[in-house]
Amino acid sequence: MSFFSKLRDRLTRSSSKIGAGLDDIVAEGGGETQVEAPIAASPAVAPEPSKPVATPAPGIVGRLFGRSASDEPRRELDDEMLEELEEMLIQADMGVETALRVTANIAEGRMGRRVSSTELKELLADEIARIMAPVARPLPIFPKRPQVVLVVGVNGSGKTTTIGKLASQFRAAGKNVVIAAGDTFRAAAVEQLQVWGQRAGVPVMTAPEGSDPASLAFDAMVKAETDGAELLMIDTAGRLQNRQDLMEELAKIVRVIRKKDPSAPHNTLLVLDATTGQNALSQVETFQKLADVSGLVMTKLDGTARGGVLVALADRFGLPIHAIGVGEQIDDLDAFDPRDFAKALVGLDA
Ligand SMILES: Nc1nc2c(ncn2[C@@H]2O[C@H](COP(=O)(O)OP(=O)(O)O)[C@@H](O)[C@H]2O)c(=O)[nH]1
Ligand SMILES: [Mg+2]
Repeated sequence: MSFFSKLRDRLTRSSSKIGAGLDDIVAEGGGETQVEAPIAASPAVAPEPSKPVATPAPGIVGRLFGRSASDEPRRELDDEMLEELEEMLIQADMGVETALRVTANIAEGRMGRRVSSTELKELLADEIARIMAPVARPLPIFPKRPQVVLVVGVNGSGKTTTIGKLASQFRAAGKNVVIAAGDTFRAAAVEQLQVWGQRAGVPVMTAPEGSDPASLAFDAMVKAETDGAELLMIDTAGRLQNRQDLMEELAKIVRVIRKKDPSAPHNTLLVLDATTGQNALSQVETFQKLADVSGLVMTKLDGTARGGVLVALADRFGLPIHAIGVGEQIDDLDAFDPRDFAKALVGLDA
């Protein structure tokens, strides 16, 4: 299955949220369809009782009766409709500022025009893709050996899993990778990484539970240098309950690896969980204070209605989005494609 199909399938809840939201907005405005009433009322295409009568009968009707996009219900774009659109986008976690701007852009030059839900979806997807395009950048690869990637984020955001997936993918691409299991507070995190490492054939440096992650990071630097590794990925703990401790811990890791390479870490990846919605915005702010965040990975876009937050993040911070996760398997992480994401989010097919 292509990554787009997966994204499209697994973003269903959020896409149906925005997609269905747009359908509803057009239908609520008394959007009329030009399909003849007898057809719309025929038993084969009778709308479900809960749906407004103006809701277009889906796909099959179009195919049966050669209905084209122009037959879709339409609604005149006016202030009321724009307000509904704004409200829906805010509900979809896109953030107030972003929702206002996107809506204004959609409205520009189109007031008073009758638009269909498909047209609205396409307009919205265009706006989203435009916001996302500048931040869609794969993890930059430097000629530095080892390139040190520090991975930060709150507990449960998906750091360890993301490291496992990235290590596997880089390994499969022929790169020599070392992992440092720097979350020494959770034995489970170490075991989890060891499983990923075994699967991928990547060495995982570990230290006893509760030991100093900075000294582990140093040992991992030595190991990576000795091995001639191209990439060293360092996992970290995400104990935000004690921000001061975490800040000191991250600062110490950075200090220690800089003894080996003053230019390290070359990337500081912040891993965010899409299911936390708007909270992801404050996590970026917090972690920008704790570490020199150079890029984002958004996990758990599968099965959440909160994928819109990625648009708000891109709009607000402009940090590169290196990858997105849509599941727990190795190939459920891929580079971020703004066009695919925008389409999946609004519920358009490829
Ligand atoms: N559905 C889904 N689950 C994920 C994804 N990424 C991570 N997880 C799960 O989220 C949970 C926490 O992940 P983990 O990597 O341990 O988070 P950490 O505490 O930041 O290291 C685990 O059960 C993972 O399998 C994703 O993209 N989709
Ligand atoms: Mg972890």
